[in-house]
Formats: sequence, C-alpha cells, structure tokens
Amino acid sequence: MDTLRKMLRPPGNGVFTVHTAADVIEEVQRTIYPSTPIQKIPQKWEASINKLQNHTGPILLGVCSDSGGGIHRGANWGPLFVRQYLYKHGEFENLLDIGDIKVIPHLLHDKYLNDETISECRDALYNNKNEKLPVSPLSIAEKVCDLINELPSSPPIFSLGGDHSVSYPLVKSWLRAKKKQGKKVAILHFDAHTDLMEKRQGIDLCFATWAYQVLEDLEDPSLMIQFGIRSSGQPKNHWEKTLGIKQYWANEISSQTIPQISDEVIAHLEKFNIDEVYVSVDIDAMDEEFASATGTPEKDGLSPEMPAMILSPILNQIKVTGADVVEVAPWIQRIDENKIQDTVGAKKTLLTAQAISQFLLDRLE
Ligand SMILES: [Mn+2]
Repeated sequence: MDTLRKMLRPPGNGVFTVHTAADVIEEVQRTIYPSTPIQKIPQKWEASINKLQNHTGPILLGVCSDSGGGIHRGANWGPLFVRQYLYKHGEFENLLDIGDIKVIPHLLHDKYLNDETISECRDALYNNKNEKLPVSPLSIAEKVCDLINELPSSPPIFSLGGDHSVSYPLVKSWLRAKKKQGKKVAILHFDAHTDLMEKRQGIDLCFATWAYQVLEDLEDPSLMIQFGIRSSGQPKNHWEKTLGIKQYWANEISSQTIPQISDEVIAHLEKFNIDEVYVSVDIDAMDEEFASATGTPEKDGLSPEMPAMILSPILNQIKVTGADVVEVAPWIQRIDENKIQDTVGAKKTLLTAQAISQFLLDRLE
C-alpha cells in the first residue's frame, strides 16, 4: 500500500496546480470526506488507501494526463470535473476513490526517456533519485493497476482519463491480470475513431494507437468490438479485413438496430466463451451536440443513451470487470458559469460523461 500511495495524490489533485480550480477540488474532496477539516483530508485519503486490501466494490482512479493526445488538449481536467458531476448527481455505496496518479504533464511513457531525465523526475515525484518507480503517466498508471489487480480481492477499476492513450496501460494491466486468472476476455470500445494506427508520427503509444497496441494480447482480434466509428481514413471493411476486429459504425446504430446489435455481440462473445469484458468509452463516440468538450468532437454520433442501451443486455450475460471514460476536456477556465460563458459545451459533455460513468460504476463487479 505504501508503494501505491507514493504514486498517487488525493482525488482531484492529479493536475499539479496551486490555485487553478481550487474551489472545485475542495468541493469534490468535501463530498468524498464529509465532516473532515480541509487540512486533514490528505491524511484521511492516505488512510483510505489501506481499505484496498479488503475492498470488493469498484475502485475509482483518475489519470490526469493528456500528453498522448494530439488535436485539442485539456483532458487532463477530465477526472476532476467528471468527479464533480458524479458526486453531485450520483449515489455510490461501495465505491473507493483512491485518487489520481501523479502526473508530470510533459511526459508520456518511461520508454521514451533517458536515464538522466528519469532520475530527475524520480527526485521530483518521490524525493529520491534512486526510487525504483516509474515517472511517466502511462507507466505509473500501469504500475498502479498492476498492484491493485494483484490483490486477492482483485476489485474492478474504473478510470477517468485523460486522453485515450491512458487506456493502453489500464487495458494492458487488466488483460495481464485476467490471463493469470484464466479468464477469457473481450474489449468493448466506444469511439468516433478506430484508434487502430500502429504508430502516429513515429510514436507507438498515443490516443490514436492504443487499441492497435493491445490487440496482440487478445485471443482473437474480433474480441475488440468497436461502436460509434465515423471518422476514419479507411472504410469499415479495411479494418475488419486487415486486422480482423469487429465494428459497428455510428450510421449502423439506431434505436431500431440496437437490440439486434446487442444480440449479435452476445452470440459472438459466447462463441468464444468470454467470461468478462472491459469497456472503454471515448466521449467523442457521442455526437458533438452532447460531447463537444473533447479533443476531437465529431458530428453524426451516438446519443448519450445509446452505449447503455447496447451494453445493458450484454452485461446481463457477461461481467464487466474494468472500464474507463476518457477524452472529457472541459477547459476549466470557461466552466465557471457565473463568470464565463460555457462556449465549449462543457456542461453538456460532463452530463454525458456522468451518465455513462454512473452506468458503468453500477455494473462493475
Ligand atoms: Mn479514442
């Protein structure tokens, strides 16, 4: 637990800042730790990490990193603001919010760093140049998830991103844990984009490549099932033929076709005797009308209810044991409704993110 604590900060403190959004951070922390004096909150949070040992309900983890994005940034604020909406509108009986991973916003993954940089960053994060812990957001996220997934209770992790690159460590760790447990697994991925590039400008770990980079760990590539795709350089049959994955593009998804789509997915998962699924939701799967505060808003997308409509019948048959909601970029300087207009549609986007997050948290087991 001490190792975990070293890599984490209290919920809402994932973006390294002194004044920015201090009021929202305080609001979120006061909700999580009611009747705790504000200066006692760090200790309260530290103590709460010990509960992980015996916790079986979902774990909430924030990954405030957007250095794997590439168009509009700002998803580093997703974990704080989605939490604000979640705790304001939702009820969570058995949720353990373990906080946010430590993020140095200029870094992505340790494999891109030289030894000197790693030791400087170890000094900054852990006050020890020789600390044998990772320093980049994706590397820390993977280590944190590994430590949780290795617990005997193996509680389900629900993560808030961050740009979509953060799903790479989250899913990699989940896949590794499930392999050890002998579980057969699949990934259900909601997104406007396929995220199936092998590399983007020479970088193999980023928002556009994470889905490709986890394919090798699946028993069959068709166990990556994507929903809501509509912005791709290649047509659907290119992805299905070259990579063998399964896709439902946004124009195939409507309230009429959803029951059939869910049935098809269930039949496919049953054919492979799948025990558990991971659900990754890029908020841009939803139409830009409902999710404009994101890195790459796209029109002609899903309505906010559709992911839950598709997932409900599937999750009645097959357990969901890991999930994330990513790419919520609420551009906080514009979100204070009393002072500045919400020109990016942050409020609507946050309501969309809150609804799907709540749905997934209710289903995780
Ligand atoms: Mn994505």
